[in-house]
Formats: sequence, structure tokens, C-alpha cells
Amino acid sequence: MQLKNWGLWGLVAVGLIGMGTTYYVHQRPTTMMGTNGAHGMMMGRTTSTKSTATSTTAHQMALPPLLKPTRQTTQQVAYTVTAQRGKMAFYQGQKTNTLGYNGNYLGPVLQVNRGQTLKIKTQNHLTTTTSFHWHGLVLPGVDDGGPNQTVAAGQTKTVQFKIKQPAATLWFHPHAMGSTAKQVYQGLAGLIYVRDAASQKRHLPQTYGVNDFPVIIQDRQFTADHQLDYEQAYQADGTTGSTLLVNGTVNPYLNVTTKLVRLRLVNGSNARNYRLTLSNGQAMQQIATDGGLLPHPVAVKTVRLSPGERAEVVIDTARFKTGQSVTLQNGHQQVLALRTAKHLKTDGRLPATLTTLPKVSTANAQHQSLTFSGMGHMVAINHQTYQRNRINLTAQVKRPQVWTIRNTSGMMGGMIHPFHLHGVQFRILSINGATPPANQRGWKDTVALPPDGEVKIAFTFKDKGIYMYHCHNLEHEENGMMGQIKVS
Ligand SMILES: [Cu+2]
Repeated sequence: MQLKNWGLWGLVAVGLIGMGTTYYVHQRPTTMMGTNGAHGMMMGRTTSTKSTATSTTAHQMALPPLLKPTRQTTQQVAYTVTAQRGKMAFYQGQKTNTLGYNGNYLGPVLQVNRGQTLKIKTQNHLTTTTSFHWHGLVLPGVDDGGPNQTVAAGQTKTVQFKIKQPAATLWFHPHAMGSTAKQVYQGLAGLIYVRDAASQKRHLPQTYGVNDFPVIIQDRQFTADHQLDYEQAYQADGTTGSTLLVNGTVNPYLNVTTKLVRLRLVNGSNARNYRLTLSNGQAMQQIATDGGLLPHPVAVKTVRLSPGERAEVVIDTARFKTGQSVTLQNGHQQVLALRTAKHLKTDGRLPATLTTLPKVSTANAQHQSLTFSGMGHMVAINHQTYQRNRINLTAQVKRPQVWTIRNTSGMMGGMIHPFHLHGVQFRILSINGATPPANQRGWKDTVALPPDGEVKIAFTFKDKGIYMYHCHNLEHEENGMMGQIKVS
């Protein structure tokens, strides 16, 4: 725990709690100043930047390429994914040393149809060990790419598994113990789009890069010479930064040409929680959670995303006033400017029904309790930290599970722990004893545990193997806030 930070952020936290929001507790406040100078001083760091001039230049939001399969049949799709070093011009004329998949920063989109076998050849062209974890995929434990399934520098590994889950926006990122947080911070993360016939028949915006966009939101602390210095930026309770990136673009804007625009929001940050709103106060229609479509669109003025979480929203841009600049905001900080064309293509209305979700089955369920406690380097789950050779929990495959997950990190107001479970999609039964809001009743793989709160989830393991569950605040994960469950 960095004591020097707490006094200050305690004040910020108290102020925000006073305003009726507790979501920012113990987060660095984001500044609107466009400079990190004062911020750097407050933190007792040397992170002042000279980027004031360049950071105010708006850039068109980058669009991750759709990865070309190395082989594609109706039964199977095969890809090659390479973790590599790169250089990225976040700021004009300045090269930042980065990591990326098949490119300089972040990665491409892997598309796969439900029912297909997904075969991925992973290559580690880094100088350090990594792993390739498929976040949100329902798969056997052995293919999951967790910390026990690393790929050494220079090595390759091929995994393959059948896709048996509905259409969803999933992602992949490293998960090797000791280097996960740093490698993600430097740029390793990519997207997986699961597609299915049912969702494609719905009248939803689904033309990639035209009315359907990935929006990977990250925060970074650039040094004076525009580098990503993880050790310098490091915070034991979650590394954050004052610069927001969308798909690796600083100060991004998106040219919108259609009335309905679908944003697949991904919190790819190490530790920052977002509270996303539109600057004109308009509601967004949330159509999907982490693991797929909601039964019906849910009008939401605020979308909250903890690290690892996703939400898909559709925005009706025809409701923007002519000439009005509307931005997706996190508090007062701009995330993404939406620039609408004069004449918007009308592409119909959102359907009232999106999908049918199965009833949550808890009959004959196995009940487990997890308690997330502590902060900084003292984090634990059920008073234990991750040990490579320790199985913390066991479960039976295909038997319903009901987990009660508590957050008792209580001291000094506590903080959110984003709970993530590998290899399954779950449903939220309750948050602090109450039925979850309509936009959280879909498939989830990550859920924010509120400070001093309790979340109940239900799910069923469809495959056997060893799976991780952990805090998706990547620094907490590295500090051992992770456990292993053996499913047999
Ligand atoms: Cu945590």
C-alpha cells in the first residue's frame, strides 16, 4: 500500500461518496487539464509530460484489424497469434516501445462461429515468458492459458477447442504470474468475437467498422519521453494513468455515419473502473454483457465497467442535436468523441427481443464461499494467496454452482475487486442481497465486488480441468489475489 497516496485520495473518495457515487473510491482522479504536471507532483513522481500540445490533437479512433484465418471451413477456423515487441506513435513524431499481438499495440480481432472448432497457434516472439488466456471462453481447463500454461520466449503452442457459447465480445491477454500486469500495460490484449446465426438474424448493427465498433478503453501513464514505464507507474492497488486510450488511440474521435451505432465496450485497463455516460445526457441501449446478448435492450444512462468487463451498447445518434459534439465520458474525462455525419444512414430500429436466456439452475447446487480481503500487497482470497501447486477449491463438472463472494477489503473505505472466473459464463443472482439491475442479468465472467459487499453468482462448469478465479485488478492478481479450482 502506498501510504502517501491514501491521504489525498481519501479526500477525493469522501468527496465522491458525498456526491452519491462510490465507484471511484481509491482511484486516481482523472484530470481535465490535458497535462500530467500537477498530477505528477501530487503523486511525488516525475511523470510530468511535455505532451500537452500533442495530447489535445484529436485522432481518428484506430480499428483493430480482423485477423485473417490461416484456414477456415464450416467446422473449423485456425489463426496464428504472435506476441511481439513493437513501436507505436501514440503522439505524433514520438515512438513508444510497446508490445502487441501480430502488430505494434493491442491485437487483431479473432472471429469464430458458435459450433466451430477454434484452433490457435500461439507464438511468443518476446524475450520473456507469456501466456495466451482466452478471457470469457467456455473451454477445457488445459486450453485456458492460465499461469500454469505459459509459453516461453521463442516457443509456440497450439490449442484447439469447440465453441459452444452464444455470440459475445470476448478478449485475450497474457496471464503468466509475475508478468501479466506489465505485459498488458505495455499493450498485449486482443479481441475474440463469437458469432452465431441467431444473433446475426436480429436486426442489430453488425457491420464491422461501419456501425459496429470495438472500444477497448485503457488508461496509461506516459513518461516525459512518451514511454510506458511500468515500474515507474506501478501502484500496488492497481496501476492507473491519466491518459485514456481507445484501441490505442490518444484523444480519439469516431466518425459516425449511421443512425444506430454499436459500441463493444471493453475495459482493458489494469485497474481503473469506468463510469461511462454520454455528454448530452442521452441514454444508451445496452444490448449485451460480457458473455452475450441480453434478452432485451436496457436503457442505461451510465455503464459501469470494472477491469475485464465488457458491455455492448447501441447509441441512437439521430437524437444528437445538429452540430452538437457528443462524447462518451468517464466522469468529466473524455473517452471518445462521436462525430456525426450530416446525413445519417437510417438502419432501422433496435429489436425489442434480442435473445432468450435459460433460467438459472440452482437445484442440487454446490455452494462455495469466497472472501476477498486486504489491499496492496496484503490481498487474499479466503486468507490464502495464489500458490502454483495449491488447489483451493474443487467442483463437479455439470453440477450447478452457487458462489457467495464477499469483499471485506474494508479499511479506509475499501475498494472494488473485479471478480473473474475462467472457463465459464455465470449469472448474477444478487448484489448486496438485491436482484441485479436489468443490464447485469445476462452472461457474465467478471463482476465488480462492491466494497464491503456481497455478490452471489450461479453457473455450471461444462468442462473439466483447473481454472483460475481472481481479482482482475491486475496488480492484485499479481499480488496473489487468485485461487485455483479443480473441476472433475
Ligand atoms: Cu482486487
